[in-house]
Amino acid sequence: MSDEKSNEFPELPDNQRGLVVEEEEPKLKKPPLYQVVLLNDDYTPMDFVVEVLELIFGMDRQKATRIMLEVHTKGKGRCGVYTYEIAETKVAQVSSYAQQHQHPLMSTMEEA
Ligand code: TYC
Repeated sequence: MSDEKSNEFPELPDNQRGLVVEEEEPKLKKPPLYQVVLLNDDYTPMDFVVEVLELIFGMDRQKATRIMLEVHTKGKGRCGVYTYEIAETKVAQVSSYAQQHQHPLMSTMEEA
């Protein structure tokens, strides 16, 4: 017989006829993630920080207030986790918005 799939169990698919079929490794790796970390300073008003967390990080008032107080008491706090480009954009937005309002508020990004 010339059909190469022929054997005693022609009705079975390859992986059930004694052939080893290995799963391929996924070709795409998950992108690394970065956390945006807000830094404390002595001058930026608390309500401005809450506004930034609402505006740039999409937090509701309650969460924004909690994160602002965490940064105020501990020195820094995580605002969110994003891909590289999004985290970079958030850091730039914080800096630009703070500068427009003459506040020294800063954030950084770290691999999550
Ligand atoms: N420490 C500031 C103050 O006492 C408030 C503040 C909170 C500033 C969080 C920055 O990321 C910050 N007015």
